Amino acid sequence: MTLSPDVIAALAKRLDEAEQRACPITKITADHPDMDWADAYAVQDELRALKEARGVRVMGLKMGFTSLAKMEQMGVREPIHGFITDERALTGRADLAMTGLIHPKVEPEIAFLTNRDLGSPECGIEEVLAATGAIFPALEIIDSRYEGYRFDLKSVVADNTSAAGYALGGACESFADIDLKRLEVTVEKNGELVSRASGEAALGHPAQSLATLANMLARRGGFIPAGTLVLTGGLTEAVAVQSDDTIAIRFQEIGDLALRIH
Ligand code: OOG
Ligand code: MG
Repeated sequence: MTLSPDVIAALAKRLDEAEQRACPITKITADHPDMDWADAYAVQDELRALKEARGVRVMGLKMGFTSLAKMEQMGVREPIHGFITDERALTGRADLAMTGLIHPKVEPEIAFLTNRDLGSPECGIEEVLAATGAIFPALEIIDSRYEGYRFDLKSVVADNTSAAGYALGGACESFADIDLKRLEVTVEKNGELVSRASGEAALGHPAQSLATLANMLARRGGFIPAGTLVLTGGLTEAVAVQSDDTIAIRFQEIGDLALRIH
């Protein structure tokens, strides 16, 4: 670690205020170029504590940058993780208010709900699937708290991986016969197809996303507890949205989601 506890607390407060005021800030590494990974996750942990202290509920975990499409869009190379909350926990057909958001984007994801702890550093796809009670068609709303939506990996980790909300479709409990690698998804914006992908875009298999998360948490002495909802990462590029847009996300076999922005 290179940052003192006081600096970490101040940075978390800065990010929290930027989010609450919907007012972007310069990326943290501009002022703290030596910030390391441990510092970045420590700021994220502090941000989580600040939110929980004012009554925000943590609903689960998320992986970011699991697909090439997302990595190339943002110019980064490695997966990262964050948490999701009840601040914008929507259902599969929902309205999203622009109020409180800076420059939101939406991305299609597959969500997993675990029913067993996942903590081994060697965790793999089979172990994840055996520990999954349900999967969901999902979308994530992301909204960087940084000016111009520009950041580097450590800054975006501190900013809880741009998390701003999510929507889940219906639970799918009988997924054993679904080939999650080949599961296709399309994204339409205002009735036009803007992108498509399949499940393998997420690290080769969406279950690998949880395996990688378990590995990353194990390195910090943590694990994915049973009963955790995990967003496995955007399968396509994220789509910028503004008032009056409509987004339709259609997953083969597991269901659709729709969002109206106002
Ligand atoms: C960072 C969040 C990445 C994903 O699914 O890849 C992410 C960002 O793109 O702002 O949530
Ligand atoms: Mg995401």
